[in-house]
Amino acid sequence: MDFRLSDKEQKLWERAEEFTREHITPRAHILEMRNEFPKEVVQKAYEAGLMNLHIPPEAGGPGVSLLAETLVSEATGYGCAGMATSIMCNNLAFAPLVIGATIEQLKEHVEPLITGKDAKFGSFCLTERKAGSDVAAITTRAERDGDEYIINGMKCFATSAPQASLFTVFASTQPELKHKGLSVFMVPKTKGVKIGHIEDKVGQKNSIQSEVIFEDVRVPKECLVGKEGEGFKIAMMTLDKTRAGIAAIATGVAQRAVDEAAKFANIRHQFGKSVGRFQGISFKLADMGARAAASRHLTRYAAWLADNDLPVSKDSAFAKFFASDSAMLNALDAIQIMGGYGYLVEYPVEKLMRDAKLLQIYEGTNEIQRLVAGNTMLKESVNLDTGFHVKYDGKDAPMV
Ligand code: COS
Repeated sequence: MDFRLSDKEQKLWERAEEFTREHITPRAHILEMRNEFPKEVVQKAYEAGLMNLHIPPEAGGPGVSLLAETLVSEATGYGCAGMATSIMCNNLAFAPLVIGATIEQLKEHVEPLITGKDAKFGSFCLTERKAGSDVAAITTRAERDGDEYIINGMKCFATSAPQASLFTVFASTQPELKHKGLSVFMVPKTKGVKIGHIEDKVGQKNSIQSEVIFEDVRVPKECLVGKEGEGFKIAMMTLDKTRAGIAAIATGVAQRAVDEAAKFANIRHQFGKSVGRFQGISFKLADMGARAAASRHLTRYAAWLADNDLPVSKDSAFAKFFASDSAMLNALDAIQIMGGYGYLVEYPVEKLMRDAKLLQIYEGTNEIQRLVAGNTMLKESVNLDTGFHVKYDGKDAPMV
């Protein structure tokens, strides 16, 4: 087993780290005050080749591994989770298309967005006001009308929607079939697509979420991705992969909290020595460092499983909830270690706490992640031989 990155991955990691130091970290706080999409930084990330990494070469992209993609998410997340989310928004928006669309569809709809001079954006439109964790409850409707579909409904919390020129829309083609009636469509910004309320969030203010309203939107039947009824499965397969990306951003946040707290603990002197010399602080730092390291390993392992077409649902859920919970715990510990300074807006750690909170919620709450992991573990346990045979009522216990 070799934990080192390949030369290509190492170079990408270094490029993303350098980009973060130069363009993200110095601007993260100032730009978040504006509560706007960080257009200039994202454009620079596009020019630096840090966006659209998963699009296959046949459709004009670099087609790098998910593992390589997580390196960019971690490095940029270290500087600012909100900007990392803005830079990575196309990963989520285009992942269902990479999974379910044909190369011809990708060439027609995605290639023009990733090969021009300016960065262009897609927006993943799954969540609705009454359908968050319960994806099968989606009410957005797509009805076939000759060679077209007519789409009606409203999505919310759609990342980068105001900036987007392509929307990946999950809609029901047969509502009576519940999750089996869901389908996914590529919807260009066209007549009837409207941006609704833009949310004002507590953290990750360098990423924008809004409502998207679809009013009698007509798209050619060729905008259907995969077959009718495959939407739920494509959504689950997408989230299996993209949750590793969220875990990577969370790892960046968790590591940043460690680094800021350790730096501070060295410099800050009380009772005649640096506060880091007190075990109350150094033990905290050790726990924080272990959480960040474990988050990184879980994340990269989940990405490696996905890259090798191995079952990944459980491990991407592990990575997502562990890394985002770690980001939150580390941010809180960093504030505590820095005391009054940690609570000041001019120091970087209060922002880590605000940003980390969202990592525990979006792309599937951490409760959903535990549900996915727990259910998979129960299924796996059916054929598990631990060597210990339970007696139930004097007999061998029945296998479930
Ligand atoms: N890959 C492929 N297929 C999958 C899958 C996966 N990871 N997970 C489930 N499926 C399939 C199942 O095999 C099942 O197929 P059949 O109907 O053919 O038997 C179907 O999907 C339904 O699966 P399940 O019964 O497990 O669905 P549930 O409704 O019980 O649970 C959860 C699904 C809750 C896990 C799912 O809805 C989910 O992940 N929700 C969170 C969504 C989310 O992340 N929302 C945030 C918005 S993203 S920004």
